[in-house]
Amino acid sequence: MKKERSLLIIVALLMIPFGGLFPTSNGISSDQDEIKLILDMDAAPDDLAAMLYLLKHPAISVLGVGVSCGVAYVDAGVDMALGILEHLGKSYIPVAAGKETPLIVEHAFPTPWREGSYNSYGFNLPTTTLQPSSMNASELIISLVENSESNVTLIATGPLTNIAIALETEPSIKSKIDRIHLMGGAIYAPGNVGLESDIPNYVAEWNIWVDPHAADIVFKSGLLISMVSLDATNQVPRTQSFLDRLESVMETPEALLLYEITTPTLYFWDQLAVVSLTNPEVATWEEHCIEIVLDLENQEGKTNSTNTGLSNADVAVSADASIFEDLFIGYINGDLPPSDTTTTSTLTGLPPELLPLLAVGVGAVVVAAVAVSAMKRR
Ligand SMILES: [Ca+2]
Repeated sequence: MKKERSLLIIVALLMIPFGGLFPTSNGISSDQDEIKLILDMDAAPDDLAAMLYLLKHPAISVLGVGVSCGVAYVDAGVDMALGILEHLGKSYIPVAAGKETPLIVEHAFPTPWREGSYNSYGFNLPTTTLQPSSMNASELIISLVENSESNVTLIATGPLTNIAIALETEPSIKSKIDRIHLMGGAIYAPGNVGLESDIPNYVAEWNIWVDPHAADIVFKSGLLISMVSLDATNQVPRTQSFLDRLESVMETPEALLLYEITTPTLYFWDQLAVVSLTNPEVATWEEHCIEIVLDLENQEGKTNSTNTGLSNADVAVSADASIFEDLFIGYINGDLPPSDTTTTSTLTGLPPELLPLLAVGVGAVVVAAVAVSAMKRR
């Protein structure tokens, strides 16, 4: 009996250190392994700002960039992405043009917004001599995932067309995708389509509205999804004080470009998406079972939260603007090390400091199982 008790104590002690190795839902373990990711974006100014953050973050390796049919025309979006990559000395990262139109519907962002992409929205962005990938965006996604030695995270900051095509064309890539982390949708907040256009849809968010069928494929994919909704992005406004703060510290090329393309209006949509990928604690998350409305008039693209099924998404429903600004400026200006992050596990729903307790709990279960087994042997 004494021998058995000693064995049980050893088992319990052995379990404790594993608390620090539990992966978070976004693929980052709390010891900050490198995240390999593919960005699929629609090359609006907030997408480009988000890309700058990903390129600069010390724990992230960007494998490639796809451009979806969104705010920018696809060819203009590709050029802007290539210009930024060339300027930053990262010409080795491939950029691919996506499908020009949504899968089925003929939805699109307002034409005047899209036309702005042909002059970089009036910003002074670097031009490029680089050529896009010979693959289209969905082919590039498939190729990068298949050829990656380790699993990949997909981050989508535009309509989900390219990712949906990739998943439909080559479903086997799902086994190597840790998570799809996306900006889109709304749970409690109203949509922003009708608020910002003459389209009479007041419940959908733009990215999902533009290609609801693509979103439907993604949300039914069975993959882990984190959805950074308008509920959260509405709480991180772009302000003059943010710009003043950035101006007072900016040193890196990424920070200088960020300052060039940031205006003190509206919200940090895609920027919150990327910061909440590396630092989930910037947001409050809820599990939801999301269904995409496909054909209800004036509700297409609504992200319905239903009670009918298992949850299929972790949804960011609020965010802390102060923490966001600290992290966004800190990382993009090279002032924060990767170890400075304190990731919250949305997978377990526990903050990292509680993970050792979870490990102890698991250890206790193991102990009980061993004890029962020992008693049965008697
Ligand atoms: Ca976007």
